[in-house]
Amino acid sequence: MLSAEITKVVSETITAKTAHSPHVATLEEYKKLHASSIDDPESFFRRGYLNASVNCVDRWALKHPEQESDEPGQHVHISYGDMLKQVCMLANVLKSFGVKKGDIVAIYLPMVPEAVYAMLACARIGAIHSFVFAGFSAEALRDRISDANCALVITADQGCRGGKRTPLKKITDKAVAECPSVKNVLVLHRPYCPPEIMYAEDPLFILYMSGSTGKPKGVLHTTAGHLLGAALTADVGWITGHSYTVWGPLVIGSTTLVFESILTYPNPGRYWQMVETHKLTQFYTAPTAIRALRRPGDKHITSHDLNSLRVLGSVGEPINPEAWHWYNDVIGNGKCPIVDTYWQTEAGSIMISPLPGAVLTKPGSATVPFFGFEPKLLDPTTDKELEAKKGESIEGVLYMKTPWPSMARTIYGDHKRYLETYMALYPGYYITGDGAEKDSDDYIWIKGRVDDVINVSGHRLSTAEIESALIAHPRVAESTVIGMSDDVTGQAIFAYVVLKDDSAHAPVAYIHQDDASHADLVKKLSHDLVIQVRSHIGPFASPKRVVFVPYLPKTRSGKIMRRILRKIANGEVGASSDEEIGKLGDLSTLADPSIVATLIRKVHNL
Ligand code: 6R9
Repeated sequence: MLSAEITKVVSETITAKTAHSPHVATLEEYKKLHASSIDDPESFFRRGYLNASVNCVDRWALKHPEQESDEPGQHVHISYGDMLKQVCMLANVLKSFGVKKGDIVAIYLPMVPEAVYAMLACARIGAIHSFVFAGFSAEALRDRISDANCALVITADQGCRGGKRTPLKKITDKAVAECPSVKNVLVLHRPYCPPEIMYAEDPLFILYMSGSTGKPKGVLHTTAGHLLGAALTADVGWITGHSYTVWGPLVIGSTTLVFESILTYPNPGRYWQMVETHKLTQFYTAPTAIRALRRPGDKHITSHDLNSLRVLGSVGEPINPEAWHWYNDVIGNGKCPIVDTYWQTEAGSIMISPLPGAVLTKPGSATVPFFGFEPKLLDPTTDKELEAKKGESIEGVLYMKTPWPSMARTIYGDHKRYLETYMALYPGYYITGDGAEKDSDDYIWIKGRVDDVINVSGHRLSTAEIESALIAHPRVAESTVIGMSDDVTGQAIFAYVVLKDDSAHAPVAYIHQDDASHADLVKKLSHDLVIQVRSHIGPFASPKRVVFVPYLPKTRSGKIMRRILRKIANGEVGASSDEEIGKLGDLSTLADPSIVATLIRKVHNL
């Protein structure tokens, strides 16, 4: 009875269609729908009482109990019926430990089915989950547990990624030893667990921000808003993390694939082998992964049948046109729309993106605002809203004018910080922190974080633009540019460059041998790259220094940690001693900390 009531409310609120034919067929239709989402958001996005686990599991377990949620690795297939049992079991265990509505549970699990059950079990009883990546250290876990005062942690004995094992239980023990709030150990029970009725605005989860400096920032999302945001978009295949691996696909009753390993294990064909084996239709990844997959050449792709693919998504940073074309031509075979989705942890769901079938794409542009989003560009010097004259483009700081259902409601335990970070700079607007250009067709091009803009002799240069120019060189796999202080020009461009592993170009290996006899080769390639940027953008954008590195420092979610690159290039960290590395600040989100010493050595010629 209870679940039927809840199901009814939400199935009226959320309408989702399959991706077989575009759910919005033309640009005109999109424009009309988008305008109504801005003019009358109350009726476009209705609210009600619900339970996220009922919407994501019970609804489909009643309708098609045998439909599968597909788990790779050992290819475990999980039906919605099975999932309901597992979720209820775990929910009851949590309850037996005294976890109740509004409590926060830390989940420290790898990408295994239990991670999904745990998120849903929390949602079922109205507890808020705080998912901590299984790659985080004991210290990072401890900080996140204490910030949220969690009474219970769900973990596993060990995680397994790319053949490496991580002793998660041991790490948890270490973290928990310093967390007096944590009281409980888990035991599983079997019976059905009745769902808690949740108000639309009740919290669903908090998620600590990636790559943040200082105290972790727990972004808090609510039940109905998050589900609605995820459901509206999930049918075109944007399936990542919370929104697009769990909530989005499950709330519309589709199949999701949870992948435990890494993209290059045991070889760089791993993703394509999974596409073939599981006949995946939607594939969503980040430009950093696209560039990494392009790096070893196309031989790992052509041996797999990728015909099942219908939509290819990209998220996380601007996609360089070069990587865009490769994704489109080699992976999509020219048949799959490339859906570049711009959004943020705080947004909860996609903010700017083409609707495949309705909106034509331009490589490198995230295109047009999603329903409920009203982007505005403000002049960073005057804080005035920029208005484009017909046929002209404008560039400024990207703000959102209208609030949207899935937006974060607070930073856990620090509402003042939430208001100051996002709402205070320009009252009445939400600041994204990104710079953007709106072209004469009203398409939006994200230029990167405003803090990353480089100012050379008064020219404000976007890092994304210079990086795209560098990656257009046939030898370059990936690059990151940052500003280094310069007596003459204020800032100068410093480029970190990763080269492709291409056997036709053996010198890559030599370059990394740091052998003085190859200095000429390095010099020549650096010179070529400077010319490349000059010809693509202009002389003022020429890198002053080019340093070749084996790879870049990235977070677990693939974000390049520019802070590290900036500090090393600016000489703030001059040696690879522990004390010097300490100056780089919190490195807990870094995927592979050993890169730091390599970078210091390369930049300072040690
Ligand atoms: C979803 C996610 C948010 C920041 C965001 C922006 C960058 C994300 C992008 C993009 C250009 C895209 N970003 N998607 N830039 N084009 N399609 O990545 O969340 O980890 O919070 O990062 O990522 O700079 O402000 P999060």
